[in-house]
Parts: sequence; structure tokens; C-alpha cells
Amino acid sequence: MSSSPQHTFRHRDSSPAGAPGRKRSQFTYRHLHQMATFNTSCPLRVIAHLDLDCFYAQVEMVRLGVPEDKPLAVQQWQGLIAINYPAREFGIGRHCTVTEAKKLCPELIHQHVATWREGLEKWAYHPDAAENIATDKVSLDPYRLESRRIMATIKGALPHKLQKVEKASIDEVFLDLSAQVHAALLERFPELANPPPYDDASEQLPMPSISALDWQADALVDLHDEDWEFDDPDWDDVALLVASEIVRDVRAAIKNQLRYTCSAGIARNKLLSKLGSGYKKPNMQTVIRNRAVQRFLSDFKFTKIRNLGGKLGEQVKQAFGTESVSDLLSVSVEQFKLKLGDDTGVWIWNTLRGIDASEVSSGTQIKSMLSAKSFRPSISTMEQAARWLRIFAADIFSRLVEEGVLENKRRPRTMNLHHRHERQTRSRSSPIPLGRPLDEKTLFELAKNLLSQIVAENDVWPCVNLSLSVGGFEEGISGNMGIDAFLLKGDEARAHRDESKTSLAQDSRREAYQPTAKRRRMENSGGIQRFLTKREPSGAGGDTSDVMPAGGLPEEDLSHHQTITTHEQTPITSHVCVRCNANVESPEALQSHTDWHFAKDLQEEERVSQTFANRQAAAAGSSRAGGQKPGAPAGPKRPGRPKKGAERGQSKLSFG
Ligand code: TTP
Ligand code: CA
Ligand code: CA
Repeated sequence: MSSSPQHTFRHRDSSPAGAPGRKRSQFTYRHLHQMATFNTSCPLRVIAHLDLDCFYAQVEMVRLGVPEDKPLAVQQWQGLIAINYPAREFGIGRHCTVTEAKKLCPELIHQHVATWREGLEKWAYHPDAAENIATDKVSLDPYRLESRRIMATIKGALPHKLQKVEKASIDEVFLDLSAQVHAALLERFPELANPPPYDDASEQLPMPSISALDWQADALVDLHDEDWEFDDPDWDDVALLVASEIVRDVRAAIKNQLRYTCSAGIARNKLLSKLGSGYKKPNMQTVIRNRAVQRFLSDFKFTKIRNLGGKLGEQVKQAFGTESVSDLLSVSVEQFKLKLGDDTGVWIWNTLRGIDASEVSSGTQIKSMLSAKSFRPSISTMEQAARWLRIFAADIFSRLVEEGVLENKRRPRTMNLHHRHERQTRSRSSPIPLGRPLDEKTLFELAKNLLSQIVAENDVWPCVNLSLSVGGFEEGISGNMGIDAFLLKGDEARAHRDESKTSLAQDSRREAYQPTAKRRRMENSGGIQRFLTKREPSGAGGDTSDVMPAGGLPEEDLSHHQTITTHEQTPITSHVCVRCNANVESPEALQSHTDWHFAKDLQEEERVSQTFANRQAAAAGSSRAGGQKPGAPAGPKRPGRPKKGAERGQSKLSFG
């Protein structure tokens, strides 16, 4: 960590922390200890969100050695998908075509994304890619690769045993810094290591032995309320300060080792830290202190808050006739429940107060991978189709390598091929044989075999879309167990053989893959999901190359999909989910796919936050319908024995 305690904190004159008459912290020893275990209801929790600035553009700038002040944009066919900050000064945005952008800024460097090319075995940066939409397929591998290096750098900059890092999208991570900050607090403030008075964890902590915090270059959200500003710093402020130092160091490591800048938000939960990282860009970090939460949120239209940008946000707007967070603070939880149903009502009530107990989860695993291409003009021979299968196999294999297939960490068990002819979709699946190492050739041969089965039918040409996916991942054991770990025995093997019978989907209504069906099931089950079908998820997700990770993507990232869709209104479409880089065949399929992500995330989030959220809303009660004071007791009920008196500041600070 860069800063010494002396530099960062001005310590108070020494007087015993527990001396009579001294103010006590509003936090207890139990809260402090909860930090060490990443407890999601801990009011001292510290979460950071990092988002790379103009990510693909930075990757191209570093790769090409373009100076930082030169305008550059990343091109996909005739559209732009990433624009660096100097280029944004010219008014260039994702809405521009290359031609429009060049008019705004003739010296703009526009680099086309790398592509796979029919007949070639590896993706490459082709100077003529934009003219070869019929024969090329976008490869995001360069960005995935950098994304992985960034992840590794972040992890390397944090203490191994105290880190919790969740990859949220190709250019975002969440960090739960609670345990690391906890360790730093104990080190810097030795008084915290003393046992609580009477050995009672619900005793309040002494106030921090500091009088002023030096936030260095961080953007602090203004309070516009002097009383609150002049309240002495409590441990939540100190925890955020320590976290901001850690984040500054992480950002410096990314810059020094990889030359990339990123922006960050530091706050008590994922919802707020995500809003914080976008607050000041590029290359800035924003701290949202607990005392500033309501003020910070009030500046946003609620439709900017994750999960509130789409259909649900629209419904809320209709129901209450406003888009303003402040206006909605006077709406009671009962009113929300009445208009939107119980789950959604509670969820919104909490969200507007910056309450979010969703977990930073490091264990997100890829469940399947998909590579696809739509053909316009359509293709009509086995040879043409086979050339694409070779590309798909190479594409999927390179992602499998990232997933550790070579080290036997994980391995897919099944392969699916979908083939569309006019309005008819046929699909075949087969097991991926066990007992020998998986390679590109094996994947290709399997895919070709599936294609031959389809081609044996009548009327399969011309083909307008091919899509290859692998799934059913199973964990291997890396190290000495080697490939044997993948060998199946007895009943398991029989079950697998049964599973592997081929299937034929003649019904064109059948979706190319599962997410949509899953989503429908969730929608049918009622509850909050029915409101959330058009938007992207909260939080975070898995790796960059999967189809179905758990976790979420913030609302604003939905524009990735929409932008890509717009850009690719050209003859051949390749709709990419930025969340997981799945290539899907149509805007509709992409929508279904993103819906699926969203529903999945929400389900997960609800699971985590349900108990917590209900408790919050119940505490607010129907009778307190109107005028809930901003930031009024929004935090978790304190554990332990009843309070001995009101905690100072408790009515002002809300916890998430
Ligand atoms: P973002 O993080 O949304 O944007 P950005 O990193 O380009 O810019 P900012 O500094 O505002 O964060 O997206 C990350 C990458 O995802 C982006 O560099 C390119 C890709 N992307 C698309 O391909 N299409 C899209 O419509 C969007 C929004 C992003
Ligand atoms: Ca970004
Ligand atoms: Ca992003």
C-alpha cells in the first residue's frame, strides 16, 4: 500500500479510547469482525468496482503504440464499438458510422477488430476486414486476452488470502475489499485489536483516533449539508479511505504493468460502487461515503440505476409519474408492493436507498460456449459449412484453453450443432468422448459429424445460420490425476450414453439454445422476473467467453447489445453479448439471451438479499408510508443485545 498511516490520517491527541465522555462509534465490535468474513450485511463492508476506460480502444492503442492524446476508435464493419477519450472530444460516439466519424475528425485512427476468415486457421487483424463481412467473423480474442491479463494483474496486486474478485464483464471487476481493509484497520489502529468491553461484541467501538481524512485525488461526492460533512469521521469513512488507497494501488499496477487506465467506484455495495465508477471518467476514482449515499443517488434519475433502465423502470415511472429518485423516496414500501407486487416493491424500495446486499462472488463458472454465424448470402455446400465449422472449433477451442482444458481443469461433455434452413432449425448433439485430450481437430471432427447427420436429411440447403456450442462442463482435477479424472465408469457412463442420443428440432419456433426457455419458466413463475425481461442484469458475470455465467451486467451495458445490433444491420449479422461474448444469430436471440442473463442474476440476487431486504422494508412499515427521511435507518438490525441508547449518527447514516 502506498500511503503510510501518517500521511493519510491525522491522529487525534491520545486519550484512552474508552475514556468516559468520549463519543463512541456507531459501529460495534461485531460489525468490525464481520468484515473479515465478507459478511454481506456488514455495515462496514467496502466494495470497489473497476471499469476500464474505452476498453477496446485502449487495447488497440497499446498494441499499436498510439500516443495517448491521439483520437482512435475501434471499428466493427461500418460501425464503431469503442471510442477513446480524445476522439470523444470531437463528438464521436457509438452512434457514428466510420464515415461520419471521419467527417468529425479526419485524423481519427479507426482500427477494425480482428476477424476469423473463412479458410484461415487463426483470427488476425485483416486490413480489409470491413469489406469482408460475408467471409469474416469477428474475434474478440485480443480483448479477452487483455481482460485476463488485467484480472491477473488485479489479483496479483491484492493479498492472496484476503481477496475476493469477481469479473463482471470483459472490462469490469468487483472487489470485496472488506477483509483486506479489516486487516489494515487492525494494523493501523491497534486499539481495535483489544477485546470489546465485557467481552461483548455488540459494544460500540471507540471512535477512530483521527480527526481528518486525506482523500487525496479521489472524487468525493459532495454532501451539500454542512452538518453531515462536519460529523467526525467514523469507521465506515476510515474503511472507505483505506479501500480507496488499495484501489489507487491496483489502478497503478494496471497502468504500470499493462499501460491501461481505468476508473473506479468505492462504496458499501455493488450497486453504489458501480454507479461510482462511471461517475468520473477517465482515470478517476469516486468514493461514495455512507453519509453521502442518498445525496449521490438523488442526482440520478432512477432509470440510471442498474435494473431500472428498462421495462421495470418504465412501469415505475408510469405508476408514480416521476423519474426522480428523490420523489420516490416518499413512496412507502406498501405503495410499491401494491403497484408492483411484493418482491418488486421491496426490491425497489431498497434500491432507491442504495441498499444492496448482493455478494461479490469469485466462483462464477462458464457453463457453455457458443460460436455462430449467420449467412447472407446463404451457403449451399458441405464444404462451405465445414470451413465455418473449422473456424467455430478453433474459436471454441481457444476459449477452452483459457478455461484450462489443457490442464484438465474443466472440460465440456457435450456438443450441439444448430443448422437453419429457411424457417426450419435442425439440431444434433453428441457427447464429447472422454479418455483422451481434447483438441481443435477433435472438436472439428465431431462438429462435422453432426453436420453430416443433418445433411443426410432432405432440404437442408441453403443454410442461413450455423451455430456450434459445447456445454455440460465438468470439473477435472488438475495435477496428478490427469485425464483419468474424466473417465466415466459404470452407471455414469450408461447415463451419459443415454443422454447423448441425437435430437432433431424441426420446429423453427424452438430456440437455438436454452436460455430463453429457462427465462420463460422464470417469468411464468411470477414475481419480480416478469418485470425484468428487457434488461440486462445487475452485478457481474463470469468469463468473457461463455454463454451462461451467473452474475450480472449493469444496466448501461445493455447498450452494448443494442449498439452492436444497430451496427450490424448489414447483410451478415453476428450479435455478440458483451457480457459473455456469446455470438447469437439475431437481435431477437440476443434479447432472449440477455433476458436470460438478467433473470438469472436477479434470481441469484434475490436469493442473497431476500432475508435482508424484507427485514429492511418491514422495519420501514406501512404506517411510515410517506416522508422516509433520506438515509433513515436503512441498515441491518444490529445483532446482539438491545442497545443501551441511540447511537450517534445512526439516524443520518444508512447502511447497505
Ligand atoms: P464499456 O465499458 O461500456 O465502454 P468503454 O470501455 O468503451 O468506455 P468507458 O470508458 O465509457 O467505459 O464497454 C466495454 C467494451 O465493450 C468497449 O470498449 C467495447 C465493447 N462494446 C461493444 O462492443 N459494443 C457496445 O455497444 C458497447 C457499449 C461496448
Ligand atoms: Ca469501460
Ligand atoms: Ca464496462
